[in-house]
Amino acid sequence: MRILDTINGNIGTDSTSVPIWFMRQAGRYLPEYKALRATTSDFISYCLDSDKAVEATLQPIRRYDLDAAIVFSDILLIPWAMGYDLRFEEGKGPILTPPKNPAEIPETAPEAIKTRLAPIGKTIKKTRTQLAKDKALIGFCGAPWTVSTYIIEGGTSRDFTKTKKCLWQNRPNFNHLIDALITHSIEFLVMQARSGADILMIFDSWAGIVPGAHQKSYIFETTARIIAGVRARNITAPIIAFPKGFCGNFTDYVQTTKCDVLAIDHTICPAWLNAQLPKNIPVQGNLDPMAVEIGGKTMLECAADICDAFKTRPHIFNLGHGMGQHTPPENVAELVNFLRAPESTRTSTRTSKRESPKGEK
Ligand code: 1CP
Repeated sequence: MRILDTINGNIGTDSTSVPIWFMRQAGRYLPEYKALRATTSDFISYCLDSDKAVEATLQPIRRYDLDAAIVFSDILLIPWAMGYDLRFEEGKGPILTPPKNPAEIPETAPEAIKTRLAPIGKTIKKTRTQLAKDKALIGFCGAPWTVSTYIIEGGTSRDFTKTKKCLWQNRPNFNHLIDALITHSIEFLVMQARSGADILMIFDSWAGIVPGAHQKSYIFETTARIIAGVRARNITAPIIAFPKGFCGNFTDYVQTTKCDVLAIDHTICPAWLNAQLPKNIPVQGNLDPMAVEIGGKTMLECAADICDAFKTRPHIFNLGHGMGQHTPPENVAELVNFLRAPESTRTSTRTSKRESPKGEK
């Protein structure tokens, strides 16, 4: 598998061997996804319907021949399996009934989590039989901090007031929730790997809002504990960690968490990161999803710059966050064709960006 070769340090002779996949590659920007999604109104039932989930997982691979599929599921399935009341509302996103006190977490045995999330294992098994051998299947979970924000806020938030209050004022309760999420995340990832996931990924989508004084405990240590827990169960699949919004010491983050691949968002300057991170650490990222929505030269130049910055290290091409809902699918096809074409063809797309403005020497 091209992506596993890269993670193992074989970076190939030219950039056409850079493996490619996209966060939220399955989603509403694809007409075939919208058609499939319309057959089940409830999003959780849809995720738990293995036949539909296999189809949603494979749709972007059929269309773009990407190097990895990501199992169709959601980071909020753990809170759902824990017994939180969760629903997804059109236009509003996820809505959870937040506990009055985060210490009042449903006491759910790891066995029960495994049983409730068994359909995801089934999706992975079935997808693996239909996916070409040279393509990887990625299983995932949300990082404890990120998942805790949805539980405590009751859904998506703008300011994360309740989560931060709980963190600063009610540490034992907050830690109780974080500990439970770590236990369940380990169980969920182990189950996904045992079902056939080749790679695991931990999404810390809201890492960027953790106050600096707490980053070590709630961004580094939490992910480190999950990875150690997964390894203690003899799972060797590489683990990608995505601390979105974090912009501190990435080397320390990788060394502390022991993740195999560092995924970065689009606010991180590739050249800056490349200069500070040891050369052997694989990086995944980090095209701005908006550049794909815009498409054309903007998208291609930005993609070429990212490949260029990471050309001497193992690099998996991806976006800096999920594919936007309004992305034209043909832009994604153009991007993949461009990345797979020999570099000499690529450079010919570059024009005005590096030219001096009129009159300047
Ligand atoms: O009805 C729909 O189609 C709803 C849209 C949708 C989709 C396509 C949701 C609801 N989840 C998903 C699938 C999903 N979610 C995948 C698999 C598909 C793929 O990547 O191709 C993955 C990996 C996720 C992960 C996920 N869910 C994250 C982490 C990545 C990220 O985007 O930061 C998060 C934060 C969620 C929560 C979530 N799920 C869905 C919504 C609307 C949200 C809230 C997002 C927010 O708070 O802004």
